[in-house]
Order: sequence, then C-alpha cells, then structure tokens
Amino acid sequence: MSLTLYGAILSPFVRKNRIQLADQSLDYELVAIDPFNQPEWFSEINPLRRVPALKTADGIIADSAIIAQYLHDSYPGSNLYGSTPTESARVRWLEKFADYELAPLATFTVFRNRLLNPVHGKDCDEDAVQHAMEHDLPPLLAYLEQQLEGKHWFLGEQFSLADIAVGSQLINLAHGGQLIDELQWPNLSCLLSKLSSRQSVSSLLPGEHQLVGKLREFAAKRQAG
Ligand SMILES: N[C@@H](CCC(=O)N[C@@H](CS)C(=O)NCC(=O)O)C(=O)O
Repeated sequence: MSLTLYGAILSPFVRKNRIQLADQSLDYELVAIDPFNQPEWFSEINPLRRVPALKTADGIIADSAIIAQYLHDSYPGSNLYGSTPTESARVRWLEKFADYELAPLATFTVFRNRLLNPVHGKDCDEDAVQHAMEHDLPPLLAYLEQQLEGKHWFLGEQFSLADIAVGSQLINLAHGGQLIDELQWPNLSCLLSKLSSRQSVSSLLPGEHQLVGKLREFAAKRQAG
C-alpha cells in the first residue's frame, strides 16, 4: 500500500509519525509542506490546514494521533500501544499530554519564538520563553519525570508511542535552544538520549539539525541587515 505523508520535518507531530513509520519499517513518500506558507491545494488534503496528513490508497487522514492509530491498526506487528487495555490507555494519555500540554510550551512558545519567529522577521518574545521554561513547563516535566521513575520507557521495558510523542516535543525544545537539564530531569534526559539513538530517530536527526542550522544562519543574516 502506498503512503504519502504531508508535513514539515521540524514539526513534532510530523516527527512523531515519521518515527513510527520508520519503527514499523513502512515505506512512504514525504511531501514537504511549510505550515506557514502552504500551497492552496493543501486545503483539499486537510481543511484545517495543519500538518501532518497522510494519504493512503483509501483516502486521507489528518492529525498525528489519528495517523498513528491508523498505522498501528493497518500494519499489525508493532507493539507501540502496549499489550493490554491499561497500557494502551496509558500510551494515549501520555500522547495527549505531549500533544496538548507540552506542545503549546515546548513547540509553540520556545521553538517558535527562538527559531521560527526570527526566520519570519518577527521578534522572539523571550519573556514568554522564560515564563514557559521557569513557570509552566517544570510541573509538566516533573510529572513526566515521575512517570519514568525506575523504568526504561514509559511502559517499562516496552518502547511505545508515548516515548515517541513526549520525546518529539523535547526535540523541539532542544531545537529552540533548551536542552533538558540532566541534573534536574535525569529520567527525561535519559529518555531523550535513548530515543535519539534508536535507528528510527537517529536516521531523521541529521536532516533536522542541518535545517535548524540553516534557519539560524538565515535569521542571523536577516537580523544583521
Ligand atoms: N493536533 C495536531 C496538531 C498539528 C499542528 O498543530 N501542526 C502545526 C505544525 S507543528 C501546523 O500545521 N500549523 C499550521 C497552522 O496551524 O496553520 C496533530 O497532532 O497533528
């Protein structure tokens, strides 16, 4: 079955699906969509005009969580939602936590202000970044840190979509210049480093770092003149 993923490689939601696709050894074509400069035709793919979206032989699916579920259901063999209803609920809860609680801070505040705003000629609202880092993010990170206590992954020994979803937001935080402090958040820091060394993730990161470097250069030139 042919799969086409529409998205931008620095989107944490697109990354979530790309890691899963690689983890499930699924081939796909990536069609680059810049969320801030979308082609008109993209409304036909996703009327909400957000990435990611996935085209399959049967139609189009939007939203990373729905895509993730579809890939899991359509290509059996992966264990990314765990093995029991309780594990599956835990994975979904942590995925939702990542997508709707971490994302507004890690991606839409830190990453966007530090990296994307300067690229688009907008100011970085450093006060908003500092407020997120010092006030809003710590309680969320503390909760996740505690959820990982004594465990290899969020489900214990079993790698899951929860690790991908949370890790994906932490990668955007890092792209925004904020590495997870390993003294304050040792479990999360360890999760990110284990995730980054998995083949499904390490194969994606060089391309991302290259793009982040180019964007930083572009923003610096733009600011200089
Ligand atoms: N809940 C959605 C969030 C997707 C999302 O917000 N994507 C951003 C890029 S990171 C986007 O396309 N933004 C464009 C816009 O909102 O106009 C998902 O999981 O797919």
